[in-house]
Parts: sequence; C-alpha cells; structure tokens
Amino acid sequence: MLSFGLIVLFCGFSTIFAHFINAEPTIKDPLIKVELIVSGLSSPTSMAFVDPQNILVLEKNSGEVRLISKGELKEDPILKLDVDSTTLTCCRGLLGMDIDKRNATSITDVFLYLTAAGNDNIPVLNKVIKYKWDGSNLVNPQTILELPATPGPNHPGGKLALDTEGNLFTVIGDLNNEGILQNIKDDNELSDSSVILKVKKIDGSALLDNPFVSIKNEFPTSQVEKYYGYGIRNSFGLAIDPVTGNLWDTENGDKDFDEINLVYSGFNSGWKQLMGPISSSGVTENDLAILPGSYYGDPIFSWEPSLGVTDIEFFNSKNLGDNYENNLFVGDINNGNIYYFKVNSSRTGFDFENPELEVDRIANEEEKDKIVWGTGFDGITDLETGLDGNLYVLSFDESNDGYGKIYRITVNH
Ligand SMILES: [Ca+2]
Ligand SMILES: [Ca+2]
Ligand SMILES: [Ca+2]
Repeated sequence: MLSFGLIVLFCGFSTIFAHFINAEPTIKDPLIKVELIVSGLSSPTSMAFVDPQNILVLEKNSGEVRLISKGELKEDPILKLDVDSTTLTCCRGLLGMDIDKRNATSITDVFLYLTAAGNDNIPVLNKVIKYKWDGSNLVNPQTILELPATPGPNHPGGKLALDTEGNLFTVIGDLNNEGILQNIKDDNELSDSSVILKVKKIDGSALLDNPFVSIKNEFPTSQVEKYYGYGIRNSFGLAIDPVTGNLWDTENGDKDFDEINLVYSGFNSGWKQLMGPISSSGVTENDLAILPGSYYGDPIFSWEPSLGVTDIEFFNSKNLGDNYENNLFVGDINNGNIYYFKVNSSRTGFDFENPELEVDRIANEEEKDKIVWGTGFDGITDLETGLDGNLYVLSFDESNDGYGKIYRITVNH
C-alpha cells in the first residue's frame, strides 16, 4: 500500500514521471508476455482483424479508418468520415466497429458506429453504417441504423457486436437526457437513448421476436421495436459469449458502480434510478420504469468506485493455455488495467477464489486490485482475440493527446 501511495503522490507532481511509470505494460501471470506491435495512432476506439494480414483501427476524432497491413501502420487512412468531434463534443466521433466473422474467408461485412456531423439541414446523428471489406478498402456503404445524438454530448455508446445468427447488437447511452425513457411514467415518448438495440445485420430492421415489438403502437415515433434492453447510463463494451450465444455488457456509473451484466431479451439495467446492485441503491423494482416484457437484472459484477470500465472480450482461444479459454477480459480507461474473470460452469456468473469478491460480487476500493490481470496500458478502449488466437489490446493515452498503440499478449515460451 505504501509504495502504491508513493506512486500516486509522484504522479500528482509530475505527469512526465507518471508516463515513465506507466510506460511498461505487465501481466501478473509470469507465463504470459506483452509486446508492442503498433504505435502512432490517434485517439483509437476500436480495432478489427479483417484477414490474417490486415487490422483496421478507428480514430475517434479524425473520423479515419486506419489500416495496419503486415504489421505496418499505413500513413493514409483507407476511409475518412465526417464525424462530429471537437473538444466541446467530448465523447462523439468514430466510436465502434465489428466484423462479420462468418464470412472472413472472402468478403467481410464491416459495421461502423459514428456520430455523423450535422449541418443546417441535417441534425447530428449517431449512425451504424455497413461496408464491404474488399481486401484493401471499405466499399459499398449502407446506413442501417440512425439514432439520436442530442442533447449530448456525453454517453453516445457506440460498441457493436454481431451474433452468429445474422443479428447486430449496439448500445447507446443516455445522451444527457434527464427523465426520458428512464421515467416513462411521466413522459409519453421514448427517446431512443439508454438502450441496447438488436437488429438484422442485413438492413437494420427489427427482429419479429424482439421484446418490445408489441408496444410499438404506444410509442410510434420511437424505435422501440428494435430495443433489446434499456436503463443503460453508458457503455463501452458488448460481447457475445461464444459458448452460449448470450450477450454481455459493461456499463459505466457516474461516481459509483461500474457494472458487468448478462443481458437477456427485455433487460432493464436500472438507470436512472440506480447503478450497481439494487440492494445497495435504496430503491426497489417498483421504482423503476417498467415496460411490458421487461425484467430488472442485477449486475453479475460491480466495481463500487467507478473506474471507466470499457471493453469486454470472451477469449475464444487456447493460445494462453486451456485455463483462459472462453473466460473473460475487461479493460478500463482510467487506470489502463485488464481485469480477468473465470466464467462459472453454467456461464451465468464468475468463480472467484477470493471470498471478498465471491460473497457480494462487488469490488470495493481495497478489493479491486485482486482482479487486475494486466497493468500499464494507459487507457484501454478495445480488447480482441486476434485471428492468430492471441489477445490484443488497443490503448489510448488521454493525457498525451489520445496517443494510441496496439499490444499483443502471448504465452511466454
Ligand atoms: Ca444496472
Ligand atoms: Ca466485496
Ligand atoms: Ca472488442
């Protein structure tokens, strides 16, 4: 504790020294090593392994899609999108990407989530656009989803996750809305914010068995038929469990309670009435905004002091050893930590060796370091299992103009 306190003290005195301290990512497991493979990115938010030679990376503020080909970052972007992203617009920009891995042998669909800039005639909007990867470029853009971006600028969400059945999940946070959707008892229309959406990847249309299709006529100007869950303050992490096909997310609290959730159809996470476990909140399920067909779900795990939890990745590979296969990694932006969770046998929760975590599934200030697996990554915006079966980390240095890097994590032979 003493040495940790000293580091904090030094960081306060000198950001240069802080950079020096944070410069070397390390993994607690001595059998695992980290290598820097790419640097020179700017505010990177998401990466995708489109084929064995090529990685695509999104840059939030420039709106550029950068190409890393055979390990080399190409100078010219392959695509530049007109995004709304100034200092004043905070969290908007080119935010999320996923690819259709089923078609990875030939032409791959690439889905991007961005805050598209507005003008006098067109409002600023969050959009999901589908492209084809033709081996060297993104072609044939097709807008498949349009979502609000105002009032904002906070909490536009932006992560994407494709399942194996032709569906696309995405998430949008509360956009600074107060009392809309979260308090539908008092407001007659839904805001299309604070929700997880599930749509067909082919055209962004709703699935017939989505949970709120039957109440569309009550909220005709909304996209309620596309909602899969609601009550989400903001999220930087969506992942599909490769074993069960279930959706999981991470969610960001204000000061208290970041969350990991298992998200079934009709999920209500509880915002804006609560973050974290309902038993710690002082509210009951009767206080929540209840849509017909919804259920309230407590988090699978919470961090009591929120730390800017970001991406969530089921590690679908044996490369780091059998014990890691299909277990869960989560990143954060504030500390640059990777957290590791062993998924239980029913794949509905975690097995902890530490009783302080097992008993309440909450990491408080003293307990949060016990689930740290990797440190020193600046801020983490994306974690991915590469096509080579190794774990990749996209890093974002907020204190250094969003300077970005990619690290590869492999077994230490
Ligand atoms: Ca929640
Ligand atoms: Ca605890
Ligand atoms: Ca990811």
